[in-house]
Amino acid sequence: MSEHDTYEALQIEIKGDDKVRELRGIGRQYNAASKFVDEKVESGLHDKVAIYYKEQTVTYKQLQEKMNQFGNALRQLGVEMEHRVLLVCHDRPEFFYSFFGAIKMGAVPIPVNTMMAPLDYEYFVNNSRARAVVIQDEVWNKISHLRDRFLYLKHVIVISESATTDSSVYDYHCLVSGQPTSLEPAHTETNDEAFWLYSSGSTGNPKGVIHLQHDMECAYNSFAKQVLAMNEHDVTFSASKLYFAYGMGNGMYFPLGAGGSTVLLEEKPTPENIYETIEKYRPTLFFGVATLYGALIDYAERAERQYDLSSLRLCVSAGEALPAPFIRKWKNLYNLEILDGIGSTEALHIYISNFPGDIREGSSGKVVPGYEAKVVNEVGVRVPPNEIGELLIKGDSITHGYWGLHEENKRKLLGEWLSTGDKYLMDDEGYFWYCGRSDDMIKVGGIWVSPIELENTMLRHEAVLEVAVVGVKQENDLEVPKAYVVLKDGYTPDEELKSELQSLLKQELAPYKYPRVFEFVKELPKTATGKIQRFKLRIS
Ligand code: 3UK
Repeated sequence: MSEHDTYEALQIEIKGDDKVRELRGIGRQYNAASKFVDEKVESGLHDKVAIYYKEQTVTYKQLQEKMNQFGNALRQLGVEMEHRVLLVCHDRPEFFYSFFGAIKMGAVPIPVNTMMAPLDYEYFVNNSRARAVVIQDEVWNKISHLRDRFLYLKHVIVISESATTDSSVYDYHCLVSGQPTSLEPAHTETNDEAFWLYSSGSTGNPKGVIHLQHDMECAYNSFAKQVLAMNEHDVTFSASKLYFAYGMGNGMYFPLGAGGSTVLLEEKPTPENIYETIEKYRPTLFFGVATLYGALIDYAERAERQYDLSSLRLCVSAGEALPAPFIRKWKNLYNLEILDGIGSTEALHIYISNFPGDIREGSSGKVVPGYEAKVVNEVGVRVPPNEIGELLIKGDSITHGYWGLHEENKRKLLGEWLSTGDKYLMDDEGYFWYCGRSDDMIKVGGIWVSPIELENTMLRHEAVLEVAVVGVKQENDLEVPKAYVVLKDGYTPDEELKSELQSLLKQELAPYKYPRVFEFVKELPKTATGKIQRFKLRIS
């Protein structure tokens, strides 16, 4: 450990001249890992279970020790304050250890989706200039051939069930097992970078969204405390994964902030394993995306028995608009409320939400305490109630900015306000109603899909002349991507060609992105200048 990493070390150094004075440029220490883990242990939560994972439990004390061991391992490897560490980890305890372990020693963890295509990881590693990556073995096996292309990456730490035999990488468990279980937190301050998350853009590459040390505490104090009224008896279960901003709050820093517990499901969520997990671990709060509630309702309506959700006191939906009928059906099935709320990676968590006992079906609800929201016209002036405009928000958990995207930062961060890219109207009573995106992005099951990325991939097929992808609403009001394809002369629009296109997409892109609906058309609607008129396709 470097002697300059702690405030104490710095103080000792200047004691030589007798007077101990504050060092200039060194402010009050604030470390998010100490806030969410160390302070909980000190407050007496020692033996309380923090994490339920398969048949294991992890207590707060064990979490602290494992976090410290990971932080020490990074230091031993030469990782320093402000170095980035990419985290490609499923929902399992190692996510907590490496995320908070990195933050505690001053490094900046960047959790990313574990389902991406190899070239997406090349982008994440190089764009973030990560020094180290912590990665699930099956993902590493898919990208290890790209290692020479990872310009700044020094260390690969692989999480696997059996110790890896590859000497060019570290085995996570071997690396941490001998490390000391105590660790002095780095002297970070509230406005230091704590972690990043990547968010997809409509045209270009994913954007690194920078979050500061105090952002998690802000989001906790606003949504978790004042909307959900979380307390130490709460046990959360999030179907949305920890590497999404939504899941990270739900399943990690909310329960820790409350001194409660979390249930982790490592596998891809399905109605079957969701119901099974709820019945087995009896959580009090459940978090999902609208698409999943739809699937859970369908599944329950066809099931031979009733599921026991009596442990739950509240359910939350975010990521995409929640159709009103889902709220009623869920209430009929389980006598439970679903709170729809809108959040974003940039805001870190939910800033407008329905409240327990105060639900407006089909609306996103009211502003969450700690945030402000306004609906404005093209020149940034607030519009009267019931008029549609662009939603701007303000609050302390909002991102410090996008990594390296100077122009984007100027467009999105308007003084204290963040432009969300969403169209909204606020009614007379202060409820906000979602009216669509201002860009072409599509949300599928709460996850971004860029139409441009799908179009560019399909254009590589020899039969494709033109293609446009748009989000279309299904009968249940949820959006899915639909591809309108114009073929070159001499090609026949048949099932075979359709499945060829689908397999090209599945091969090249993360599997969740492929268009659910295809339509072969003779031509696409265009403006006089030749620009595709997507809005016409959305309504056809
Ligand atoms: C859309 C919604 C209608 C909207 C997120 C909760 O979804 C989250 O973050 P992302 O960065 O996407 C943000 C965008 O998704 N959206 C989210 N929730 C709703 N649209 N109704 C909703 N309830 O376009 C928003 O700008 O992936 C959600 C907490 C943290 C999050 N990051």
